[in-house]
Amino acid sequence: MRLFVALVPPAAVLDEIAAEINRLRSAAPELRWAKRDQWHLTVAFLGEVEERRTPGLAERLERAAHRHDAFGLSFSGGGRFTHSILWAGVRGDRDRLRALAGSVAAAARRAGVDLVDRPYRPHLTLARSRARGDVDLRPLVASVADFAGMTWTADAIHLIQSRLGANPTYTTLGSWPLRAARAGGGKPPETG
Ligand code: 2AM
Repeated sequence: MRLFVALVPPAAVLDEIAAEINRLRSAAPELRWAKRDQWHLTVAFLGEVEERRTPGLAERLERAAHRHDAFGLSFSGGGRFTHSILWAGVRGDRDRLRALAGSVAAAARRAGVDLVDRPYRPHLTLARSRARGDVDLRPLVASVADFAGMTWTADAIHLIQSRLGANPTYTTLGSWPLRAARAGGGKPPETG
Protein backbone atom coordinates (compact mmCIF):
# COMPACT_ATOMS: atom_id res chain seq x y z
CA MET A 1 0.00 0.00 0.00
CA ARG A 2 1.16 3.50 -0.87
CA LEU A 3 1.34 5.58 2.31
CA PHE A 4 2.26 9.03 3.48
CA VAL A 5 2.06 10.96 6.75
CA ALA A 6 0.54 14.43 6.64
CA LEU A 7 -0.87 17.38 8.54
CA VAL A 8 -4.42 18.41 7.61
CA PRO A 9 -5.16 22.11 8.07
CA PRO A 10 -8.44 23.19 9.73
CA ALA A 11 -11.51 24.13 7.67
CA ALA A 12 -10.96 27.90 7.90
CA VAL A 13 -7.52 27.48 6.33
CA LEU A 14 -8.95 25.23 3.62
CA ASP A 15 -11.51 27.99 2.91
CA GLU A 16 -8.66 30.41 2.24
CA ILE A 17 -6.98 27.93 -0.08
CA ALA A 18 -10.29 27.35 -1.86
CA ALA A 19 -10.60 31.08 -2.47
CA GLU A 20 -7.04 31.21 -3.79
CA ILE A 21 -7.59 28.23 -6.08
CA ASN A 22 -10.82 29.74 -7.41
CA ARG A 23 -8.90 32.89 -8.21
CA LEU A 24 -6.16 30.99 -10.07
CA ARG A 25 -8.19 28.25 -11.70
CA SER A 26 -9.65 30.39 -14.48
CA ALA A 27 -6.10 31.23 -15.64
CA ALA A 28 -5.32 27.52 -16.13
CA PRO A 29 -8.43 25.34 -16.27
CA GLU A 30 -6.41 22.63 -18.04
CA LEU A 31 -4.45 21.86 -14.85
CA ARG A 32 -5.71 19.14 -12.50
CA TRP A 33 -6.58 21.25 -9.45
CA ALA A 34 -6.31 19.37 -6.15
CA LYS A 35 -9.62 18.53 -4.50
CA ARG A 36 -10.45 20.12 -1.18
CA ASP A 37 -10.84 16.82 0.67
CA GLN A 38 -7.31 15.90 -0.45
CA TRP A 39 -5.44 19.06 0.58
CA HIS A 40 -2.71 18.21 3.04
CA LEU A 41 0.83 19.04 4.03
CA THR A 42 2.99 15.95 3.65
CA VAL A 43 5.32 15.33 6.58
CA ALA A 44 6.87 12.17 5.11
CA PHE A 45 6.21 10.19 1.96
CA LEU A 46 6.57 6.50 2.87
CA GLY A 47 5.98 4.96 -0.55
CA GLU A 48 5.02 1.30 -0.88
CA VAL A 49 4.61 -0.33 2.53
CA GLU A 50 3.71 -3.97 3.16
CA GLU A 51 0.39 -4.21 4.98
CA ARG A 52 1.89 -6.36 7.75
CA ARG A 53 4.09 -3.39 8.73
CA THR A 54 1.16 -1.06 9.47
CA PRO A 55 0.42 -2.05 13.12
CA GLY A 56 4.06 -1.46 14.10
CA LEU A 57 4.11 1.70 12.04
CA ALA A 58 1.00 3.04 13.78
CA GLU A 59 2.53 2.35 17.20
CA ARG A 60 5.76 4.16 16.34
CA LEU A 61 3.95 7.11 14.76
CA GLU A 62 1.91 7.53 17.92
CA ARG A 63 5.09 7.64 19.99
CA ALA A 64 6.74 10.08 17.58
CA ALA A 65 3.70 12.39 17.73
CA HIS A 66 3.85 12.42 21.52
CA ARG A 67 7.43 13.67 21.45
CA HIS A 68 6.45 16.93 19.70
CA ASP A 69 4.45 19.91 20.87
CA ALA A 70 1.79 21.39 18.60
CA PHE A 71 3.14 24.34 16.63
CA GLY A 72 2.02 27.17 14.36
CA LEU A 73 2.16 27.25 10.56
CA SER A 74 0.67 29.27 7.74
CA PHE A 75 0.55 28.95 3.98
CA SER A 76 2.24 31.71 2.09
CA GLY A 77 3.34 32.35 -1.48
CA GLY A 78 4.06 29.41 -3.67
CA GLY A 79 6.29 27.78 -6.21
CA ARG A 80 6.51 24.94 -8.68
CA PHE A 81 8.32 21.65 -9.03
CA THR A 82 9.64 21.51 -12.58
CA HIS A 83 6.73 22.16 -14.91
CA SER A 84 4.30 19.77 -13.28
CA ILE A 85 3.33 20.82 -9.74
CA LEU A 86 2.08 24.20 -8.47
CA TRP A 87 2.22 24.51 -4.70
CA ALA A 88 1.57 26.86 -1.80
CA GLY A 89 4.54 27.50 0.48
CA VAL A 90 4.71 27.05 4.25
CA ARG A 91 5.74 29.61 6.85
CA GLY A 92 5.81 29.62 10.62
CA ASP A 93 7.55 27.12 12.83
CA ARG A 94 9.36 25.35 10.02
CA ASP A 95 12.06 24.14 12.43
CA ARG A 96 9.48 22.19 14.41
CA LEU A 97 7.95 20.93 11.17
CA ARG A 98 11.35 19.66 10.04
CA ALA A 99 11.98 18.07 13.43
CA LEU A 100 8.60 16.34 13.24
CA ALA A 101 9.35 15.17 9.69
CA GLY A 102 12.66 13.75 10.93
CA SER A 103 10.96 11.87 13.78
CA VAL A 104 8.26 10.50 11.50
CA ALA A 105 10.82 9.30 8.97
CA ALA A 106 12.86 7.67 11.74
CA ALA A 107 9.72 6.03 13.18
CA ALA A 108 8.84 4.63 9.76
CA ARG A 109 12.35 3.27 9.24
CA ARG A 110 12.25 1.57 12.64
CA ALA A 111 8.94 -0.02 11.60
CA GLY A 112 10.73 -1.54 8.60
CA VAL A 113 9.65 0.96 5.94
CA ASP A 114 12.24 1.49 3.24
CA LEU A 115 11.98 5.29 2.94
CA VAL A 116 13.39 7.13 -0.01
CA ASP A 117 15.88 9.60 1.42
CA ARG A 118 14.95 12.88 -0.25
CA PRO A 119 15.28 16.45 0.98
CA TYR A 120 12.09 17.57 2.73
CA ARG A 121 10.36 20.42 0.86
CA PRO A 122 7.25 21.48 2.82
CA HIS A 123 4.45 22.42 0.40
CA LEU A 124 0.76 22.03 -0.29
CA THR A 125 0.06 20.89 -3.84
CA LEU A 126 -2.53 23.13 -5.50
CA ALA A 127 -2.47 21.72 -9.02
CA ARG A 128 -0.70 19.25 -11.28
CA SER A 129 -0.25 19.39 -15.01
CA ARG A 130 -1.73 16.54 -17.04
CA ALA A 131 1.32 16.18 -19.21
CA ARG A 132 4.68 17.45 -18.02
CA GLY A 133 5.26 20.96 -19.31
CA ASP A 134 1.91 21.42 -21.04
CA VAL A 135 1.13 24.52 -18.96
CA ASP A 136 3.52 27.34 -18.13
CA LEU A 137 3.31 27.48 -14.33
CA ARG A 138 5.45 30.60 -13.98
CA PRO A 139 2.62 33.18 -14.22
CA LEU A 140 0.68 31.15 -11.64
CA VAL A 141 3.67 31.12 -9.28
CA ALA A 142 3.88 34.91 -9.68
CA SER A 143 0.16 35.19 -9.05
CA VAL A 144 0.28 33.13 -5.83
CA ALA A 145 3.27 35.12 -4.50
CA ASP A 146 1.09 37.52 -2.49
CA PHE A 147 -0.98 34.79 -0.88
CA ALA A 148 -0.64 34.94 2.91
CA GLY A 149 -2.88 32.63 4.89
CA MET A 150 -3.84 32.68 8.54
CA THR A 151 -1.76 30.93 11.17
CA TRP A 152 -3.06 27.52 12.21
CA THR A 153 -1.97 24.95 14.75
CA ALA A 154 -0.44 21.71 13.54
CA ASP A 155 -1.70 19.43 16.30
CA ALA A 156 -1.95 15.93 14.83
CA ILE A 157 -0.37 13.68 12.23
CA HIS A 158 -2.38 11.44 9.91
CA LEU A 159 -1.33 8.22 8.19
CA ILE A 160 -2.94 8.28 4.75
CA GLN A 161 -3.18 5.63 2.04
CA SER A 162 -3.20 6.92 -1.51
CA ARG A 163 -4.61 4.88 -4.35
CA LEU A 164 -3.46 6.14 -7.71
CA GLY A 165 -5.53 6.06 -10.88
CA ALA A 166 -7.74 8.33 -12.94
CA ASN A 167 -9.39 9.47 -9.69
CA PRO A 168 -6.80 9.09 -6.93
CA THR A 169 -8.33 8.49 -3.50
CA TYR A 170 -6.92 9.09 -0.03
CA THR A 171 -7.98 7.07 3.02
CA THR A 172 -6.92 8.07 6.53
CA LEU A 173 -5.75 4.94 8.37
CA GLY A 174 -4.90 6.60 11.69
CA SER A 175 -4.45 9.97 13.40
CA TRP A 176 -2.31 10.81 16.43
CA PRO A 177 -2.23 14.08 18.36
CA LEU A 178 0.93 16.02 19.01
CA ARG A 179 1.43 17.14 22.61
CA ALA A 180 -0.70 20.13 23.45
CA ALA A 181 1.44 23.24 23.26
CA ARG A 182 2.07 24.56 26.74
CA ALA A 183 1.88 28.21 27.72
CA GLY A 184 5.32 29.80 27.62
CA GLY A 185 6.57 27.23 25.12
CA GLY A 186 7.45 23.62 25.66
CA LYS A 187 10.71 21.76 25.51
CA PRO A 188 12.44 21.86 22.14
CA PRO A 189 11.37 18.86 20.05
CA GLU A 190 13.51 15.74 20.31
CA THR A 191 14.60 14.20 17.07
CA GLY A 192 14.68 10.50 16.36
P1 2AM B 1 3.17 16.15 -4.19
O1 2AM B 1 1.84 16.70 -3.82
O2 2AM B 1 4.20 17.20 -4.42
O3 2AM B 1 3.09 15.12 -5.29
C1 2AM B 1 1.00 11.82 -1.62
O4 2AM B 1 1.48 11.47 -2.86
C2 2AM B 1 1.78 12.96 -1.03
O5 2AM B 1 3.16 12.58 -0.82
C3 2AM B 1 1.81 14.20 -1.89
O6 2AM B 1 1.71 15.32 -1.04
C4 2AM B 1 3.14 14.13 -2.55
O7 2AM B 1 3.68 15.37 -2.90
C5 2AM B 1 3.96 13.56 -1.45
N1 2AM B 1 5.23 13.00 -1.89
C6 2AM B 1 6.43 13.30 -1.37
N2 2AM B 1 7.40 12.60 -1.96
C7 2AM B 1 6.83 11.85 -2.92
C8 2AM B 1 7.32 10.93 -3.88
N3 2AM B 1 8.62 10.61 -3.97
N4 2AM B 1 6.42 10.39 -4.70
C9 2AM B 1 5.13 10.71 -4.61
N5 2AM B 1 4.59 11.55 -3.72
C10 2AM B 1 5.44 12.12 -2.87
